[in-house]
Amino acid sequence: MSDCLFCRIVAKEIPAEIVYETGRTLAFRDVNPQAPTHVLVIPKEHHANAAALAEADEGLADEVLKSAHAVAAQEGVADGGYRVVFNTGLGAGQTVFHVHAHVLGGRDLGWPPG
Ligand code: D5M
Repeated sequence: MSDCLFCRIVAKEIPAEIVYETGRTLAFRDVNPQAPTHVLVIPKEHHANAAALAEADEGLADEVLKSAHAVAAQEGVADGGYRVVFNTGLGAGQTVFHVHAHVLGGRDLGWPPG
């Protein structure tokens, strides 16, 4: 059994509210939402962060990004504006070391981010 939380969600060992799926990606609602829409998009394959994913498999990085934008459209936040965020590394607040895009929308999003 993997000790990676998101690998365990992919394996259906831990429940998640899945909202979108492609052959190589999965999207599910964040357990601690920071906006009315807050979905995490991950590659099913384990990569620690966005940099590692981009280095290992450009095609998969592209599929994650496309899935993130498809989720925004499906959630109805594409027109109002939304944010796709990859926290990368401890200093940026990454807590789960399986790369994930946060898709945030449904409210005004301040800038700069905290
Ligand atoms: O974001 C990690 C995110 O993962 C954080 O927003 C909470 C979320 N999280 C943690 N556990 C779960 C489960 N089990 N389901 C859904 N969402 C979860 P980071 O950028 O690493 O700080």
